[in-house]
Amino acid sequence: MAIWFSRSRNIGSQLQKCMKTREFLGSQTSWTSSPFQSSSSNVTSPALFLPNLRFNSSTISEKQLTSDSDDDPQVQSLDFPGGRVPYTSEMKFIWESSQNRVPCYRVLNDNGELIRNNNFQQVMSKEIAVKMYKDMLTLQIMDNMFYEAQRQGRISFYMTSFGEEAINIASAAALTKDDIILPQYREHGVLLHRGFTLLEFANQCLGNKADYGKGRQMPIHYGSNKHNYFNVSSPIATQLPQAAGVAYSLKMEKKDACVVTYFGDGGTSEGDFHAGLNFAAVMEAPVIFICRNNGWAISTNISEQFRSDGIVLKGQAYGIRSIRIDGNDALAVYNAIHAARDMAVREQRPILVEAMTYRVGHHSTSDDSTKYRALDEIDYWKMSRNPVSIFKKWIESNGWWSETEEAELRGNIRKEVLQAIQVAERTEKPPLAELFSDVYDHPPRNLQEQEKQLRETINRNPQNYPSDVPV
Ligand SMILES: Cc1ncc(C[n+]2csc(CCOP(=O)(O)OP(=O)(O)O)c2C)c(N)n1
Ligand SMILES: [Mg+2]
Repeated sequence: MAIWFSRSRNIGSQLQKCMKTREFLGSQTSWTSSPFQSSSSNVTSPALFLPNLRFNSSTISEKQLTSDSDDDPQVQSLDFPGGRVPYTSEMKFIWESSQNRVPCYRVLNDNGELIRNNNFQQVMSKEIAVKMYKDMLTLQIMDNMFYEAQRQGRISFYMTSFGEEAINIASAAALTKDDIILPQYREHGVLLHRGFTLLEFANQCLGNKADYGKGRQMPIHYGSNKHNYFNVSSPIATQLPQAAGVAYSLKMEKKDACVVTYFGDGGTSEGDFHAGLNFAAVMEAPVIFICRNNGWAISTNISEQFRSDGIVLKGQAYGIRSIRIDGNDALAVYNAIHAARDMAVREQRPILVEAMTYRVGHHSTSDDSTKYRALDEIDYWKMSRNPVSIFKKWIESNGWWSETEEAELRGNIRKEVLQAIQVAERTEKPPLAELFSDVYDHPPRNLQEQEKQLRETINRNPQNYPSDVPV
């Protein structure tokens, strides 16, 4: 008991420190306007469980002055570190799922028309909408041509964003360029929208000397300091706790920006997903977690990935405001990310967005998805739920786009992609010495020996090594 009290005092003083830090940071978090306050039926008030309202509970001496009656609200709740918890005499387990699934926010139907009874307010200008459409189309064509280039043996590996163009481009359009991106690997559309050129993409995929990674990484591992886009890294979900940390640094520096991190449904099975969300929630870090729930993690269907109603519910478990959206409706993605960014930056808090979509392409060029999923399923998403076609219909109905512009744009993009691949192919590879540079100021002896051995081996067996790498 004594240990319990002394621990609870320690936690109390930690919380007090936390309160002071919040004041110091000028957090504008306001629970009076919380959307959860009135909707939650099991919980009387956030004050009962939120650490930042911990000190609304009574002191022990105050309690002694009040009646001991069972009707007394003070007695009906447990004064616990972190806030009061209501008592109940009803033994009731929280059900593993609710009867109704969390609804999915959308604005456009599959014909690109505004859905009836929606309270959509047009925030998107013609200029933004047309740029978004052009970028979605560029992403689709670029993916097609790079994929083909891999099939021809010109690139060693590739991953497409087919079916996820709206999440990529519409989320990017709703952010500012100061917002920092920590991607998984299927979000190169965000980089494209920020101005990374087709030649820069091709240089990375070809691993030539113009590649910022100096050819050391697999294709599609893009990164750009200029565009505030962290490098893709292969191990799934490592970007999530990092995103919480980067966001916390923005908070410390009082920057008018947030972090946006992307991940797949498969990524949520990693411990890093849970660590990242919890860290961000506790530290009140301005980060938007965007989950692209595309139904599959390579050949693992979501039914084998989790038993919850998707990912959106997990946000509330960590104390994070969350929304589920139609990831194939570019307008819905844009609106939701726009609002999420505003809350993340203004209220200094994390937000979780679950975007429902579908990976129309194979996982990568090393995969054949027809081996584990039905062709009908792929076709349905490719044809009826195609995010590029849905958005195109909407901009056409506004009079912002025509078939003539479409034909001209398609022709131009194809030419530009082809040219980018050809120029990148002709560009020299980085010299062999670059394989050993940039980690140490002075390479240690073992690295020097490895470089020497590699050079000797190449000299002995030149036929086994690429002739276009300067030795
Ligand atoms: C830690 C880790 N485990 C396994 C892998 C192998 N792997 C690469 S992609 C992938 C599936 C990820 O699926 P998801 O997060 O849903 O993204 P999607 O490919 O659907 O966009 C797996 C298991 C990895 N790269 N890192
Ligand atoms: Mg997936």
